[in-house]
Amino acid sequence: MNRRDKILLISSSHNNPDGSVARCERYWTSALTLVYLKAFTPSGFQVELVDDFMKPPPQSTDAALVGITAMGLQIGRAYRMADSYRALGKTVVMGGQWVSLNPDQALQHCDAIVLGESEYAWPELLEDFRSGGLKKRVYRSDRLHDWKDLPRMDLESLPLFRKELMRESLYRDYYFQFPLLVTRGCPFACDYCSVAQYHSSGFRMRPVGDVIRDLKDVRSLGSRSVLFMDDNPVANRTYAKELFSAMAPQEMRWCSQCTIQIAQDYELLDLAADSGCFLLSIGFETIRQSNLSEINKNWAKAKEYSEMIREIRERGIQIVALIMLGLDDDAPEDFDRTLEFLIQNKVALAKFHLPLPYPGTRFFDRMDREGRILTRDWDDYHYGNAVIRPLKMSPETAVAKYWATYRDFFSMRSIVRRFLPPAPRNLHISMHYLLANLAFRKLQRAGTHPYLF
Ligand code: B12
Repeated sequence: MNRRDKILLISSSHNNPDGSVARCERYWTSALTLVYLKAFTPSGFQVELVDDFMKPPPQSTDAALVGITAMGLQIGRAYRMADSYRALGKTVVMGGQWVSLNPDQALQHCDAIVLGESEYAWPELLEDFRSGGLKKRVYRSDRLHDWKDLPRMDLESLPLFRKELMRESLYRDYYFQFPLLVTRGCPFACDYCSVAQYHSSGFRMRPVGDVIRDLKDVRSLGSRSVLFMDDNPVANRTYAKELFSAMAPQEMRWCSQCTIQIAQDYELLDLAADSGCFLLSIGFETIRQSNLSEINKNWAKAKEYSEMIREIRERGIQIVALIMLGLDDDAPEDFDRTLEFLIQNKVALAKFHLPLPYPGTRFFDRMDREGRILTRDWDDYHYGNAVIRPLKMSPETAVAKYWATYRDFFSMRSIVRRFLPPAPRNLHISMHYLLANLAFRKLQRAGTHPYLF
Protein backbone atom coordinates (compact mmCIF):
# COMPACT_ATOMS: atom_id res chain seq x y z
CA MET A 1 0.00 0.00 0.00
CA ASN A 2 1.26 3.47 -0.84
CA ARG A 3 0.52 6.17 1.72
CA ARG A 4 0.53 9.70 0.35
CA ASP A 5 1.04 11.16 3.82
CA LYS A 6 4.22 9.23 4.45
CA ILE A 7 7.66 10.28 3.23
CA LEU A 8 10.88 8.35 3.26
CA LEU A 9 13.91 10.66 3.26
CA ILE A 10 17.26 9.09 2.47
CA SER A 11 20.80 10.41 2.62
CA SER A 12 22.78 8.27 0.21
CA SER A 13 26.09 6.60 0.94
CA HIS A 14 28.51 5.70 -1.86
CA ASN A 15 29.73 2.48 -3.42
CA ASN A 16 33.28 1.33 -2.72
CA PRO A 17 35.43 0.37 -5.72
CA ASP A 18 34.53 -3.32 -5.08
CA GLY A 19 30.84 -2.44 -5.40
CA SER A 20 29.98 -2.76 -1.69
CA VAL A 21 28.19 0.11 0.00
CA ALA A 22 30.30 2.24 2.36
CA ARG A 23 28.79 1.80 5.81
CA CYS A 24 29.73 2.57 9.40
CA GLU A 25 28.51 1.58 12.85
CA ARG A 26 28.85 5.06 14.25
CA TYR A 27 30.06 8.33 12.87
CA TRP A 28 31.61 11.50 14.29
CA THR A 29 29.11 13.92 12.80
CA SER A 30 26.11 14.21 10.53
CA ALA A 31 24.78 16.47 7.84
CA LEU A 32 21.62 18.37 8.79
CA THR A 33 19.83 17.91 5.49
CA LEU A 34 17.38 15.21 6.59
CA VAL A 35 16.29 16.82 9.86
CA TYR A 36 16.20 20.22 8.18
CA LEU A 37 13.83 18.95 5.49
CA LYS A 38 11.76 17.28 8.21
CA ALA A 39 11.52 20.61 10.04
CA PHE A 40 10.15 22.25 6.86
CA THR A 41 7.66 19.45 6.15
CA PRO A 42 4.05 20.62 6.47
CA SER A 43 2.09 19.06 9.32
CA GLY A 44 0.18 15.88 8.65
CA PHE A 45 3.05 14.01 7.01
CA GLN A 46 4.84 11.16 8.69
CA VAL A 47 8.57 11.33 7.93
CA GLU A 48 11.06 8.47 8.16
CA LEU A 49 14.77 9.37 7.97
CA VAL A 50 17.42 6.91 6.86
CA ASP A 51 21.14 7.52 6.46
CA ASP A 52 22.28 4.86 4.06
CA PHE A 53 25.74 5.32 5.53
CA MET A 54 24.51 3.68 8.74
CA LYS A 55 21.83 1.25 7.55
CA PRO A 56 20.28 0.12 4.27
CA PRO A 57 17.11 1.97 3.31
CA PRO A 58 14.04 -0.28 3.39
CA GLN A 59 13.44 -2.23 0.18
CA SER A 60 9.73 -2.08 0.72
CA THR A 61 8.01 0.88 2.31
CA ASP A 62 4.44 2.10 2.42
CA ALA A 63 5.66 5.67 1.82
CA ALA A 64 4.46 6.91 -1.56
CA LEU A 65 7.13 9.60 -1.78
CA VAL A 66 10.86 9.03 -1.48
CA GLY A 67 13.23 12.00 -1.21
CA ILE A 68 16.95 11.47 -1.74
CA THR A 69 19.90 13.71 -0.99
CA ALA A 70 23.49 13.04 -2.07
CA MET A 71 26.85 14.78 -2.09
CA GLY A 72 29.73 14.32 -4.49
CA LEU A 73 30.71 10.71 -4.90
CA GLN A 74 27.38 9.52 -3.50
CA ILE A 75 25.45 10.61 -6.58
CA GLY A 76 25.89 7.36 -8.55
CA ARG A 77 24.41 5.25 -5.78
CA ALA A 78 21.70 7.85 -5.17
CA TYR A 79 20.62 7.62 -8.82
CA ARG A 80 20.55 3.82 -8.66
CA MET A 81 18.41 3.96 -5.52
CA ALA A 82 16.09 6.45 -7.19
CA ASP A 83 15.72 4.13 -10.19
CA SER A 84 14.87 1.17 -7.98
CA TYR A 85 12.27 3.05 -5.90
CA ARG A 86 10.66 4.28 -9.09
CA ALA A 87 10.53 0.69 -10.33
CA LEU A 88 8.55 -0.07 -7.15
CA GLY A 89 6.01 2.58 -8.12
CA LYS A 90 7.20 5.28 -5.72
CA THR A 91 7.39 8.94 -6.59
CA VAL A 92 11.03 9.93 -6.21
CA VAL A 93 12.34 13.45 -5.71
CA MET A 94 15.90 14.66 -5.31
CA GLY A 95 17.68 17.86 -4.31
CA GLY A 96 21.04 19.23 -3.21
CA GLN A 97 24.05 20.78 -4.88
CA TRP A 98 24.94 18.11 -7.42
CA VAL A 99 21.35 17.76 -8.56
CA SER A 100 20.85 21.53 -8.75
CA LEU A 101 23.96 21.99 -10.91
CA ASN A 102 22.97 19.07 -13.16
CA PRO A 103 19.17 19.14 -13.38
CA ASP A 104 18.78 17.33 -16.72
CA GLN A 105 20.99 14.48 -15.59
CA ALA A 106 19.08 14.11 -12.30
CA LEU A 107 15.69 14.19 -14.00
CA GLN A 108 16.58 10.98 -15.82
CA HIS A 109 16.37 9.24 -12.45
CA CYS A 110 13.56 10.91 -10.56
CA ASP A 111 10.10 12.37 -10.97
CA ALA A 112 10.99 15.85 -9.81
CA ILE A 113 13.86 17.83 -8.38
CA VAL A 114 14.06 20.78 -6.06
CA LEU A 115 16.49 23.22 -7.61
CA GLY A 116 18.48 25.28 -5.12
CA GLU A 117 17.47 26.02 -1.57
CA SER A 118 14.26 24.28 -0.67
CA GLU A 119 12.72 26.03 2.34
CA TYR A 120 9.74 27.16 0.24
CA ALA A 121 9.88 24.74 -2.70
CA TRP A 122 9.82 21.58 -0.53
CA PRO A 123 6.51 22.40 1.24
CA GLU A 124 5.03 23.44 -2.14
CA LEU A 125 6.06 20.11 -3.68
CA LEU A 126 4.57 18.20 -0.75
CA GLU A 127 1.27 20.09 -0.87
CA ASP A 128 1.01 19.32 -4.60
CA PHE A 129 1.74 15.69 -3.91
CA ARG A 130 -0.85 15.44 -1.14
CA SER A 131 -3.52 17.06 -3.23
CA GLY A 132 -3.30 14.76 -6.21
CA GLY A 133 0.24 14.64 -7.57
CA LEU A 134 3.30 16.64 -8.51
CA LYS A 135 2.55 19.50 -10.89
CA LYS A 136 6.10 20.21 -12.00
CA ARG A 137 9.29 18.36 -12.71
CA VAL A 138 11.41 21.21 -11.38
CA TYR A 139 10.45 22.97 -8.16
CA ARG A 140 12.32 26.19 -7.56
CA SER A 141 11.34 28.95 -5.22
CA ASP A 142 11.59 32.53 -6.45
CA ARG A 143 12.78 33.84 -3.06
CA LEU A 144 15.33 32.84 -0.48
CA HIS A 145 14.44 32.23 3.14
CA ASP A 146 15.75 35.10 5.28
CA TRP A 147 17.25 32.51 7.60
CA LYS A 148 15.72 34.11 10.66
CA ASP A 149 13.97 32.09 13.32
CA LEU A 150 14.40 28.74 11.59
CA PRO A 151 12.17 25.96 12.92
CA ARG A 152 13.82 23.93 15.68
CA MET A 153 15.39 20.76 14.37
CA ASP A 154 14.94 17.41 16.03
CA LEU A 155 18.63 16.64 16.54
CA GLU A 156 17.91 13.41 18.38
CA SER A 157 16.44 12.00 15.17
CA LEU A 158 19.73 12.44 13.28
CA PRO A 159 20.26 8.91 11.97
CA LEU A 160 24.02 9.04 12.53
CA PHE A 161 23.73 10.11 16.16
CA ARG A 162 23.96 7.18 18.58
CA LYS A 163 22.87 8.73 21.83
CA GLU A 164 23.47 5.68 23.99
CA LEU A 165 27.03 5.29 22.65
CA MET A 166 27.83 8.96 23.13
CA ARG A 167 26.63 8.92 26.73
CA GLU A 168 28.79 5.89 27.52
CA SER A 169 31.91 7.24 25.88
CA LEU A 170 34.84 8.55 27.89
CA TYR A 171 35.50 10.84 24.95
CA ARG A 172 32.00 12.23 25.00
CA ASP A 173 33.07 15.70 23.92
CA TYR A 174 34.86 14.39 20.86
CA TYR A 175 32.48 11.55 20.17
CA PHE A 176 29.86 13.29 18.11
CA GLN A 177 30.12 16.79 16.80
CA PHE A 178 26.59 18.08 16.51
CA PRO A 179 25.81 19.86 13.27
CA LEU A 180 25.12 23.57 13.65
CA LEU A 181 23.96 25.98 10.93
CA VAL A 182 25.60 29.39 11.10
CA THR A 183 26.20 30.80 7.61
CA ARG A 184 25.58 29.63 4.07
CA GLY A 185 27.69 30.11 0.96
CA CYS A 186 30.93 31.96 0.33
CA PRO A 187 31.57 35.27 -1.48
CA PHE A 188 34.50 33.92 -3.48
CA ALA A 189 34.16 32.31 -6.89
CA CYS A 190 36.86 29.64 -7.00
CA ASP A 191 36.44 27.69 -10.22
CA TYR A 192 36.27 24.19 -8.71
CA CYS A 193 33.77 25.05 -5.99
CA SER A 194 30.19 23.90 -6.32
CA VAL A 195 29.19 26.01 -3.31
CA ALA A 196 30.13 29.20 -5.17
CA GLN A 197 28.16 28.03 -8.19
CA TYR A 198 25.14 26.84 -6.19
CA HIS A 199 24.83 30.06 -4.18
CA SER A 200 26.06 32.33 -7.01
CA SER A 201 28.79 33.45 -4.58
CA GLY A 202 26.09 34.65 -2.19
CA PHE A 203 26.65 34.61 1.56
CA ARG A 204 23.98 34.64 4.29
CA MET A 205 24.14 34.57 8.06
CA ARG A 206 21.74 33.50 10.76
CA PRO A 207 21.04 35.95 13.57
CA VAL A 208 23.58 35.39 16.34
CA GLY A 209 20.79 34.87 18.90
CA ASP A 210 19.32 32.02 16.82
CA VAL A 211 22.70 30.29 16.66
CA ILE A 212 23.10 30.58 20.43
CA ARG A 213 19.62 29.07 20.87
CA ASP A 214 20.71 26.04 18.82
CA LEU A 215 23.96 25.78 20.77
CA LYS A 216 21.95 25.58 23.96
CA ASP A 217 19.83 22.81 22.40
CA VAL A 218 23.02 20.83 21.75
CA ARG A 219 24.16 21.44 25.31
CA SER A 220 20.86 20.11 26.61
CA LEU A 221 21.53 16.85 24.73
CA GLY A 222 24.65 16.37 26.84
CA SER A 223 27.27 17.52 24.35
CA ARG A 224 29.61 20.48 24.21
CA SER A 225 30.89 19.89 20.72
CA VAL A 226 29.59 21.25 17.42
CA LEU A 227 30.59 21.27 13.75
CA PHE A 228 29.50 24.24 11.68
CA MET A 229 27.70 23.14 8.50
CA ASP A 230 29.32 26.12 6.85
CA ASP A 231 31.59 26.74 3.93
CA ASN A 232 33.25 29.92 5.17
CA PRO A 233 31.83 31.21 8.47
CA VAL A 234 34.32 34.11 8.62
CA ALA A 235 33.43 35.64 5.25
CA ASN A 236 31.86 38.58 7.07
CA ARG A 237 34.34 39.54 9.79
CA THR A 238 32.01 41.82 11.73
CA TYR A 239 29.42 39.07 11.97
CA ALA A 240 32.00 36.43 12.87
CA LYS A 241 33.44 38.58 15.66
CA GLU A 242 29.98 39.20 17.07
CA LEU A 243 29.17 35.50 16.88
CA PHE A 244 32.39 34.32 18.52
CA SER A 245 32.01 36.89 21.31
CA ALA A 246 28.49 35.61 22.00
CA MET A 247 29.64 32.00 21.87
CA ALA A 248 32.49 32.37 24.37
CA PRO A 249 30.33 32.34 27.54
CA GLN A 250 28.61 29.15 26.32
CA GLU A 251 31.85 27.20 26.87
CA MET A 252 31.29 24.99 23.85
CA ARG A 253 33.91 23.52 21.53
CA TRP A 254 33.56 23.95 17.81
CA CYS A 255 35.16 23.08 14.52
CA SER A 256 34.40 24.12 10.96
CA GLN A 257 35.48 24.35 7.40
CA CYS A 258 36.67 27.83 6.60
CA THR A 259 38.97 29.80 4.36
CA ILE A 260 42.38 31.13 5.35
CA GLN A 261 40.64 34.51 5.76
CA ILE A 262 40.40 33.61 9.45
CA ALA A 263 44.14 34.25 9.83
CA GLN A 264 44.08 37.58 8.02
CA ASP A 265 42.75 39.21 11.17
CA TYR A 266 44.35 38.30 14.51
CA GLU A 267 41.53 39.77 16.56
CA LEU A 268 39.15 37.44 14.73
CA LEU A 269 41.48 34.52 15.31
CA ASP A 270 41.75 35.33 19.05
CA LEU A 271 37.98 35.50 19.34
CA ALA A 272 37.62 32.18 17.49
CA ALA A 273 40.08 30.51 19.88
CA ASP A 274 38.42 32.03 22.95
CA SER A 275 35.00 30.87 21.77
CA GLY A 276 36.15 27.23 21.74
CA CYS A 277 37.43 26.68 18.21
CA PHE A 278 39.67 23.60 18.26
CA LEU A 279 39.90 22.52 14.62
CA LEU A 280 39.61 24.18 11.22
CA SER A 281 39.53 22.45 7.84
CA ILE A 282 41.12 24.97 5.53
CA GLY A 283 41.30 24.77 1.76
CA PHE A 284 44.90 25.79 1.06
CA GLU A 285 44.67 23.77 -2.17
CA THR A 286 48.27 24.30 -3.28
CA ILE A 287 51.49 26.02 -2.26
CA ARG A 288 52.07 27.35 -5.80
CA GLN A 289 50.60 30.77 -6.52
CA SER A 290 50.40 29.98 -10.24
CA ASN A 291 48.08 27.08 -9.40
CA LEU A 292 45.93 29.32 -7.20
CA SER A 293 45.58 31.69 -10.17
CA GLU A 294 44.63 28.84 -12.44
CA ILE A 295 41.65 27.93 -10.22
CA ASN A 296 40.60 31.53 -9.66
CA LYS A 297 41.73 31.54 -6.03
CA ASN A 298 44.32 34.27 -6.44
CA TRP A 299 42.93 36.09 -3.43
CA ALA A 300 44.78 33.53 -1.27
CA LYS A 301 48.54 34.15 -1.03
CA ALA A 302 50.61 30.99 -0.80
CA LYS A 303 53.64 32.86 0.54
CA GLU A 304 51.62 33.84 3.63
CA TYR A 305 50.51 30.30 4.43
CA SER A 306 53.36 29.37 6.81
CA GLU A 307 52.93 32.38 9.02
CA MET A 308 49.16 32.01 9.05
CA ILE A 309 49.38 28.36 10.04
CA ARG A 310 51.74 29.27 12.87
CA GLU A 311 49.34 31.92 14.17
CA ILE A 312 46.44 29.46 14.10
CA ARG A 313 48.40 26.70 15.85
CA GLU A 314 49.71 29.04 18.52
CA ARG A 315 46.16 29.66 19.58
CA GLY A 316 45.60 25.95 20.16
CA ILE A 317 43.60 25.38 16.98
CA GLN A 318 44.55 22.31 14.97
CA ILE A 319 44.44 22.39 11.18
CA VAL A 320 43.15 19.93 8.61
CA ALA A 321 44.77 21.08 5.36
CA LEU A 322 42.72 20.42 2.24
CA ILE A 323 45.21 20.03 -0.58
CA MET A 324 44.91 19.53 -4.34
CA LEU A 325 47.87 17.74 -5.89
CA GLY A 326 48.45 17.65 -9.62
CA LEU A 327 47.07 21.04 -10.65
CA ASP A 328 48.30 22.34 -13.99
CA ASP A 329 51.60 23.77 -12.74
CA ASP A 330 52.45 20.75 -10.55
CA ALA A 331 55.20 18.35 -11.54
CA PRO A 332 55.63 15.08 -9.60
CA GLU A 333 58.23 16.77 -7.31
CA ASP A 334 55.56 19.22 -6.19
CA PHE A 335 53.80 16.41 -4.35
CA ASP A 336 56.99 16.02 -2.26
CA ARG A 337 57.42 19.77 -1.79
CA THR A 338 53.86 20.05 -0.55
CA LEU A 339 54.34 17.16 1.85
CA GLU A 340 57.47 18.75 3.28
CA PHE A 341 55.59 22.04 3.65
CA LEU A 342 52.84 20.34 5.67
CA ILE A 343 55.37 18.57 7.89
CA GLN A 344 57.50 21.65 8.49
CA ASN A 345 54.42 23.65 9.37
CA LYS A 346 53.18 20.94 11.75
CA VAL A 347 49.78 20.45 10.17
CA ALA A 348 47.70 17.98 12.23
CA LEU A 349 45.88 16.31 9.35
CA ALA A 350 45.78 16.67 5.59
CA LYS A 351 43.26 15.51 3.04
CA PHE A 352 44.83 15.15 -0.38
CA HIS A 353 42.80 15.43 -3.53
CA LEU A 354 43.71 14.92 -7.14
CA PRO A 355 41.83 17.67 -9.00
CA LEU A 356 38.21 16.58 -9.16
CA PRO A 357 35.93 18.65 -11.34
CA TYR A 358 32.31 18.39 -10.22
CA PRO A 359 29.99 18.75 -13.20
CA GLY A 360 28.28 22.10 -13.17
CA THR A 361 31.40 23.98 -12.04
CA ARG A 362 33.60 26.24 -14.18
CA PHE A 363 36.49 23.88 -13.54
CA PHE A 364 34.55 20.99 -15.09
CA ASP A 365 33.59 23.12 -18.10
CA ARG A 366 37.21 24.11 -18.72
CA MET A 367 38.50 20.56 -18.40
CA ASP A 368 35.73 19.44 -20.74
CA ARG A 369 36.62 22.14 -23.30
CA GLU A 370 40.27 21.08 -23.09
CA GLY A 371 39.30 17.44 -23.63
CA ARG A 372 40.91 16.39 -20.34
CA ILE A 373 37.99 14.61 -18.62
CA LEU A 374 38.98 10.95 -18.40
CA THR A 375 35.75 9.46 -17.02
CA ARG A 376 32.11 10.37 -16.65
CA ASP A 377 31.31 7.45 -14.41
CA TRP A 378 30.33 9.34 -11.23
CA ASP A 379 31.39 6.39 -9.07
CA ASP A 380 34.94 7.23 -10.17
CA TYR A 381 34.65 10.78 -8.88
CA HIS A 382 36.68 10.32 -5.74
CA TYR A 383 39.78 12.17 -4.78
CA GLY A 384 42.27 9.36 -5.32
CA ASN A 385 41.35 8.94 -8.98
CA ALA A 386 42.82 10.78 -11.92
CA VAL A 387 39.53 12.10 -13.27
CA ILE A 388 41.33 14.68 -15.40
CA ARG A 389 44.52 14.38 -17.43
CA PRO A 390 47.25 16.37 -15.60
CA LEU A 391 49.53 18.58 -17.71
CA LYS A 392 52.93 17.73 -16.26
CA MET A 393 52.66 13.99 -15.58
CA SER A 394 50.69 10.96 -16.66
CA PRO A 395 47.45 10.06 -14.84
CA GLU A 396 49.20 6.92 -13.56
CA THR A 397 52.04 8.96 -12.04
CA ALA A 398 49.52 11.30 -10.39
CA VAL A 399 47.71 8.36 -8.78
CA ALA A 400 50.94 6.69 -7.64
CA LYS A 401 52.27 9.95 -6.17
CA TYR A 402 48.90 10.59 -4.48
CA TRP A 403 49.05 7.32 -2.53
CA ALA A 404 52.77 7.75 -1.80
CA THR A 405 52.06 11.20 -0.37
CA TYR A 406 49.46 9.74 1.99
CA ARG A 407 51.86 6.99 3.00
CA ASP A 408 54.61 9.49 3.77
CA PHE A 409 52.25 11.89 5.53
CA PHE A 410 51.45 9.09 7.98
CA SER A 411 55.04 7.85 8.37
CA MET A 412 56.24 7.82 12.00
CA ARG A 413 58.87 10.39 11.11
CA SER A 414 56.23 12.72 9.72
CA ILE A 415 53.93 12.24 12.71
CA VAL A 416 56.74 12.94 15.17
CA ARG A 417 57.86 16.04 13.27
CA ARG A 418 54.31 17.33 13.04
CA PHE A 419 53.41 16.85 16.70
CA LEU A 420 56.66 17.58 18.54
CA PRO A 421 56.82 19.97 20.18
CA PRO A 422 53.01 20.16 20.55
CA ALA A 423 51.10 23.42 20.15
CA PRO A 424 51.48 25.53 23.30
CA ARG A 425 47.73 25.78 24.00
CA ASN A 426 45.16 22.94 24.25
CA LEU A 427 47.63 20.13 24.78
CA HIS A 428 44.80 17.59 25.06
CA ILE A 429 43.59 18.52 21.57
CA SER A 430 47.09 17.96 20.15
CA MET A 431 47.18 14.57 21.85
CA HIS A 432 43.77 13.71 20.45
CA TYR A 433 44.94 14.41 16.89
CA LEU A 434 48.21 12.61 17.49
CA LEU A 435 46.18 9.51 18.37
CA ALA A 436 43.95 10.13 15.34
CA ASN A 437 47.08 10.17 13.16
CA LEU A 438 48.13 6.80 14.54
CA ALA A 439 44.66 5.40 13.80
CA PHE A 440 44.69 6.78 10.23
CA ARG A 441 48.22 5.45 9.78
CA LYS A 442 46.97 1.98 10.71
CA LEU A 443 44.14 2.19 8.17
CA GLN A 444 46.47 3.48 5.48
CA ARG A 445 49.02 0.72 6.16
CA ALA A 446 46.21 -1.87 5.94
CA GLY A 447 45.49 -0.69 2.39
CA THR A 448 42.37 1.33 3.20
CA HIS A 449 42.02 5.00 2.37
CA PRO A 450 42.73 6.84 5.64
CA TYR A 451 39.45 8.71 5.40
CA LEU A 452 36.16 7.59 4.09
CA PHE A 453 35.83 9.32 0.75
C1 B12 B 1 28.17 17.65 6.90
C2 B12 B 1 28.81 17.43 5.55
C3 B12 B 1 29.40 16.20 5.33
C4 B12 B 1 29.42 15.05 6.34
C5 B12 B 1 28.17 14.18 6.07
C6 B12 B 1 27.81 13.09 7.05
C7 B12 B 1 26.47 12.47 6.71
N1 B12 B 1 26.38 11.46 5.88
O1 B12 B 1 25.47 12.91 7.20
C8 B12 B 1 30.76 14.37 5.95
C9 B12 B 1 31.88 15.10 6.66
C10 B12 B 1 30.87 12.91 6.19
C11 B12 B 1 30.80 14.73 4.47
C12 B12 B 1 31.41 13.94 3.53
C13 B12 B 1 31.48 14.28 2.19
N2 B12 B 1 31.08 15.43 1.62
CO1 B12 B 1 30.07 16.76 2.55
N3 B12 B 1 29.32 18.28 3.37
C14 B12 B 1 28.79 18.44 4.54
C15 B12 B 1 28.36 19.91 4.69
C16 B12 B 1 29.49 20.63 5.45
C17 B12 B 1 27.06 20.20 5.38
C18 B12 B 1 25.82 19.49 4.80
C19 B12 B 1 24.60 20.06 5.46
O2 B12 B 1 24.07 19.51 6.40
N4 B12 B 1 24.16 21.25 5.02
C20 B12 B 1 22.98 21.91 5.56
C21 B12 B 1 21.74 21.51 4.76
C22 B12 B 1 20.49 22.09 5.39
O3 B12 B 1 21.91 22.06 3.46
P1 B12 B 1 21.91 21.15 2.14
O4 B12 B 1 22.36 19.80 2.42
O5 B12 B 1 22.54 21.91 1.05
O6 B12 B 1 20.35 21.05 1.83
C23 B12 B 1 19.60 22.14 1.35
C24 B12 B 1 19.41 22.11 -0.15
O7 B12 B 1 20.57 21.73 -0.86
C25 B12 B 1 18.24 21.21 -0.36
N5 B12 B 1 18.42 19.77 -0.48
C26 B12 B 1 19.51 19.01 -0.32
N6 B12 B 1 19.21 17.73 -0.53
C27 B12 B 1 17.92 17.64 -0.80
C28 B12 B 1 17.10 16.54 -1.08
C29 B12 B 1 15.74 16.74 -1.32
C30 B12 B 1 14.86 15.59 -1.59
C31 B12 B 1 15.22 18.06 -1.29
C32 B12 B 1 13.79 18.28 -1.51
C33 B12 B 1 16.06 19.15 -1.02
C34 B12 B 1 17.37 18.93 -0.78
O8 B12 B 1 17.44 21.44 0.80
C35 B12 B 1 18.21 21.97 1.89
C36 B12 B 1 17.57 23.26 2.33
O9 B12 B 1 17.64 24.26 1.35
C37 B12 B 1 28.29 20.36 3.19
C38 B12 B 1 28.55 21.83 2.93
C39 B12 B 1 27.28 22.63 3.01
N7 B12 B 1 27.44 23.87 3.28
O10 B12 B 1 26.16 22.17 2.84
C40 B12 B 1 29.33 19.45 2.53
C41 B12 B 1 29.11 19.04 1.09
C42 B12 B 1 27.65 18.73 0.88
N8 B12 B 1 29.91 17.82 0.99
C43 B12 B 1 30.47 17.66 -0.17
C44 B12 B 1 31.30 16.56 -0.53
C45 B12 B 1 31.92 16.63 -1.89
C46 B12 B 1 31.54 15.50 0.34
C47 B12 B 1 32.42 14.30 0.04
C48 B12 B 1 32.16 13.66 -1.30
C49 B12 B 1 33.85 14.79 0.22
C50 B12 B 1 34.92 13.73 0.26
N9 B12 B 1 35.79 13.86 1.18
O11 B12 B 1 34.99 12.87 -0.54
C51 B12 B 1 32.08 13.34 1.20
C52 B12 B 1 31.04 12.27 0.79
C53 B12 B 1 30.77 11.30 1.90
C54 B12 B 1 30.58 9.90 1.41
N10 B12 B 1 30.50 9.01 2.32
O12 B12 B 1 30.52 9.58 0.27
C55 B12 B 1 30.17 18.82 -1.09
C56 B12 B 1 29.13 18.44 -2.16
C57 B12 B 1 29.48 18.98 -3.53
C58 B12 B 1 28.57 18.44 -4.60
N11 B12 B 1 28.62 19.07 -5.74
O13 B12 B 1 27.83 17.51 -4.44
C59 B12 B 1 29.73 19.91 -0.06
C60 B12 B 1 28.77 20.95 -0.61
C61 B12 B 1 31.02 20.59 0.47
C62 B12 B 1 31.76 21.41 -0.55
N12 B12 B 1 32.14 22.59 -0.16
O14 B12 B 1 32.03 21.07 -1.66
N13 B12 B 1 30.11 15.86 4.22
